[in-house]
Amino acid sequence: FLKTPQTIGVTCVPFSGGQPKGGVDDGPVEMIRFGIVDQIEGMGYDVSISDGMDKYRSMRPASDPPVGKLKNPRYVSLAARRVADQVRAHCASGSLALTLGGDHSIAMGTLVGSTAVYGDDLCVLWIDAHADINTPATTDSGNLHGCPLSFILGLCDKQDHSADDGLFGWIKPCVRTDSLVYIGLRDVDSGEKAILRKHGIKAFSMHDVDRYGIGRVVEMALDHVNPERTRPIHMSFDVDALDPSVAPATGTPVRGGLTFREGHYICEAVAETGCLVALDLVEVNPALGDPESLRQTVAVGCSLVRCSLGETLL
Ligand code: 4U7
Ligand code: MN
Ligand code: MN
Ligand code: MN
Repeated sequence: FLKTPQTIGVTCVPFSGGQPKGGVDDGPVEMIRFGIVDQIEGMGYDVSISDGMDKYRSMRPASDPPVGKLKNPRYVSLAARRVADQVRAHCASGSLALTLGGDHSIAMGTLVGSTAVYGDDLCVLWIDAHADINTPATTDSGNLHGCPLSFILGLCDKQDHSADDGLFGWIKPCVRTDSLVYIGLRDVDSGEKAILRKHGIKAFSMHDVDRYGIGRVVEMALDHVNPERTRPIHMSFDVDALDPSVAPATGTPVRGGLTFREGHYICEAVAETGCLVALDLVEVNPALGDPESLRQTVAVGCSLVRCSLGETLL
């Protein structure tokens, strides 16, 4: 693949159906209002924006009873499917697909979209406090923002969510377990730990960040999935990977997270590879906390995006 697209295809996904808290659907509009598009254009990129972001809200089905434990399953499936189409279109045209969420369930769509173009070659960096790898069987909360990777990796039992004739049947396994690596984990459910162990999925927790420092952690993470630095990278960045003192306005904050610099270091190191083809920035919830928490979280989200696109490289 040709490295470092010079065009950015932005998909705004005002969606909150993967978890119970309202407000995360206002994440994209707040980042736009903060000037993310102008900032990226100011860096010399051409920017195109997917149309119809208003459609995501109106997609909510009139009735959407749980399937098994999964909440809002039809709404999540419909929205993610639309995300997949929009991300695929950006990748197919040679743009870097930047997706602004919205809760993390939308990554079911972003990864289906990016892998539709880049296939098996694509590797995934998942930056998060959480592993987001619950299956319909292991999830306690039933919130689909805690489950996207189990669908993408093909770890769900068919019967788990087949009660409603293949609601998620459009999601074919599209990422291999050895093409995924995590950084930032510190709140992983016991069922998720069993999945990580069973499949030998590489994960760097905050314990590893403390032990090795962020520089070595990122190097080891990239060495695992992208040793030659030739594979296209999809980075899915959940803002709750950052410490709540840095990114307070998010739905599931967990103490002991990445510092401002550690978060930015990851983005800079990824930019340095020249391999980034898709980036998700999710879980910014402007409704949580005071106006200053909101401003701070939106600002850091935009800053992570700019750094991932090379802003701070000399
Ligand atoms: B996020 C959780 F139980 N694991 O499944 C769950 F702790 O996208 C949290 O990373 C999921 O914010 C968090 O509900 C999803 C919980
Ligand atoms: Mn998270
Ligand atoms: Mn997440
Ligand atoms: Mn969260």
